[in-house]
Amino acid sequence: MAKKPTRSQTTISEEEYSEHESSRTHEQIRRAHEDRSRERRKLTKKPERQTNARSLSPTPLLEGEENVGRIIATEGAFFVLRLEDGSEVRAKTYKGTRTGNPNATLVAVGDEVRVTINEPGHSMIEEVVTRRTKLSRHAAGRRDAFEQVVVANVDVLVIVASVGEPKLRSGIIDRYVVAGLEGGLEVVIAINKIDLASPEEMDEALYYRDLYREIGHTVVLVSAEEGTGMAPLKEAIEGKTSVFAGHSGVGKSSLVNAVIGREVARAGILQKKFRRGAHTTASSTLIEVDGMPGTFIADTPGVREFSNYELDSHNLKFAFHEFLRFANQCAITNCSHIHEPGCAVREAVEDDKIAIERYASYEKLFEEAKRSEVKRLEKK
Ligand SMILES: Nc1nc2c(ncn2[C@@H]2O[C@H](COP(=O)(O)OP(=O)(O)OP(=O)(O)O)[C@@H](O)[C@H]2O)c(=O)[nH]1
Ligand SMILES: [Mg+2]
Ligand SMILES: [Zn+2]
Repeated sequence: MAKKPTRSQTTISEEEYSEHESSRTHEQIRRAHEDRSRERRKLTKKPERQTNARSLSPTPLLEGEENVGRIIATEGAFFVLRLEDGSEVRAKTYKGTRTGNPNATLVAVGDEVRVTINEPGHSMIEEVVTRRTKLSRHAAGRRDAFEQVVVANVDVLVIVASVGEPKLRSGIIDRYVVAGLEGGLEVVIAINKIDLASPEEMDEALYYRDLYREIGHTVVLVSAEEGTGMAPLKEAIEGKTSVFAGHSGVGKSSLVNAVIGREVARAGILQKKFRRGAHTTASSTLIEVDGMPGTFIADTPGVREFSNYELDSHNLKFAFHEFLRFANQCAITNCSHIHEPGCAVREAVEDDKIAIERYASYEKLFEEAKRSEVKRLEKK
């Protein structure tokens, strides 16, 4: 084993993702459209809340008509949608926008929506379809259970980490692994900036590569700078929609560019003059990978810490796949692997059969889950 891990994880102070629900300030435009939409809804009598992706059917692109599309980016108060015919429009939400995803971000990149196409600047999002999968986080600065959706309806979460600067930290990787599995995503870990690695950092990268591979996740060592490791990364995301997420400055945008082979995502260098190199990407965007049919990548803004959404202390252990093999030998059924006597998982940690840093992540997330459960109970 190459090295031991940092046990200390910092507290959950996070960078804000930009919230895109500011369209409600545009009162006048909104009211005009609200009236029209209300009329239309009366005629069509659609269900108010729950919707289903399968119910979407193609319609020709006509002004004033409803169409279906996918959110690919945000531009101020507008969302950029790609329609079924491949064209792009900008649209807004309004008070009457319906959603199949209560108590969560109203519109996220990757969402499938019904939209009314009007003259430029006045197209309206009528309905956001229930999300198939998602990468969610706890909304920074909010005490309630609001779910902040980073990106919706993607297949693969590519957790990007780096050696050098920022340092590789397994704590944040584990948070993302849990969030990815919770959201129904396949997990891939990309350790970037391999070109910068000192011999010790390379050992560390290899240690984590082997660790996460043993658990069953795909791990690639890459350098966006030198283009190394691109083949296995491409293989892992080919024909799928993936989201690149991770700590700020690890090279998510650079990797997206390296995969695509041209500058599509804005990477650090451009803004270095203005900011200290970090937090370059301000909002998520969904980019089509040319030359790889059916392949899309969502680049997301980096975070300093990632705070998981609504962890459940009973289910958390299932996201730690390497525990399962030992869990049925625990003395107590439904063992939480935290305090129970005769716990085979804790024994496996002591025997070095489960990595201590993974168990440390579990303990930390378990405590967090317990804390938020207590808070939820107090509210009731
Ligand atoms: N040496 C080296 N530098 C890299 C590599 N990948 C990215 N960088 C540099 O790391 C810095 C950050 O890269 P970005 O691609 O902007 O990182 P990001 O994760 O998108 O950052 P945010 O959008 O702020 O979260 C830039 O200065 C890049 O040039 C790499 O493989 N090797
Ligand atoms: Mg970026
Ligand atoms: Zn146990």
